[in-house]
Amino acid sequence: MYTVPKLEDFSPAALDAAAAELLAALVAESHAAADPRSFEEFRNRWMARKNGVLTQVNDLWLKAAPSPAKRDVGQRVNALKQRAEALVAEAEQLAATAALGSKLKSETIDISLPGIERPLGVRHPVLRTLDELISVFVKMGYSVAEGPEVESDYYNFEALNFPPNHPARDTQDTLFIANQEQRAQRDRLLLRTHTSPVQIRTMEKLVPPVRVICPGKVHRNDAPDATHSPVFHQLEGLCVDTNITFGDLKGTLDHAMKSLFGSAVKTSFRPSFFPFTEPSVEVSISCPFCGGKGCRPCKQSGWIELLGAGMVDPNVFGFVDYDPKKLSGFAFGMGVERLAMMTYNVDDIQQFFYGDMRFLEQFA
Ligand code: FA5
Repeated sequence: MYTVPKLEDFSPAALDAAAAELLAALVAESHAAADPRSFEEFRNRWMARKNGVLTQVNDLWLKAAPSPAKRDVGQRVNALKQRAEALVAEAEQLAATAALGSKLKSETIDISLPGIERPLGVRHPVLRTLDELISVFVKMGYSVAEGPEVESDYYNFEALNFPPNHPARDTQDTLFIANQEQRAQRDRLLLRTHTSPVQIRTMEKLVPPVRVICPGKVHRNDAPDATHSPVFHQLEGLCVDTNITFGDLKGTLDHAMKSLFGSAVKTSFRPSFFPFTEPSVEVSISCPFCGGKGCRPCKQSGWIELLGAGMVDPNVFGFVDYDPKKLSGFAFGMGVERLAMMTYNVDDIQQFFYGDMRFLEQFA
């Protein structure tokens, strides 16, 4: 290994020979410093302030030179220093590249390893039921409309002919957004209790004839039990045109129920009350489990109540500038979870919301 010689002869020729010998050693050692560790050693050996080769050159050549030779020696030592710095920088780059190369080599991918198997998801049974319902009505020429889940009192109640403080509001136990006392009652926000407000929003936008269904999530302050959930889904339907009759409502719902539960299913319409329909009905189907003989799901009655419906109340047309003398229509609203319970024979509505894979996997 190169060691810095003491100089006796300071003639230019002797200085050139000494410098050439040092440079040859420097170049050779820089080439050998091919990885980060040997580079560190190389740099320290040549550049360290304390006893590095260049420091020794300073002491043994420059400081020891007689005055007349100092200029010559100084020039050569400076040139050597610059060359040494450049070679160190070059060696540093090479060592870093080599380190990256060996890291990449150790990280190569083993394509013979088995892949990670990700289980495929399927539609949730409630959404599957909703999709089936939508496709039944789309085939009958209905289009799909949507509205906001956070709704104003006006759309959820007032324009649907629920006057302020009317007891019919109590049938839909409402969750209100807090701190809105400053607002007029019709502007106060709430979580929509049904999808019927989308009827109003649709009629505000469309010129009749109208045939829409409005699927969506609704919220009520209902205590959870086997048939009630505080969050559930509804499918609303609205048909408005000239000469729409109660017969059209019956035919449409009868066809929809037969499409869902099979052609043997019968529908029954019993009088009921909703502020926004007149007359109003509750619609039941003959129990698809026992064919109407009586069983546990139908509580031995042979019938299962499924949805609310009726002819659009003329007062509702008043809120959207439709002329009740020329137009008539029907509307209906059904609970999607209740229909999914019927379709998949599920006896507790809560099962749909627990997220229990043992339950959900049965629909895969
Ligand atoms: C309504 O919400 C009316 N908007 C329906 C309607 C639309 C009538 C258009 C006339 C014309 P009701 O409150 O009965 O009606 O609710 C409709 C359906 O939602 C019920 O038949 C039931 O299937 C379902 N439902 C109601 N409350 C819950 C609940 N807490 N959990 C699950 N399903 C519910």
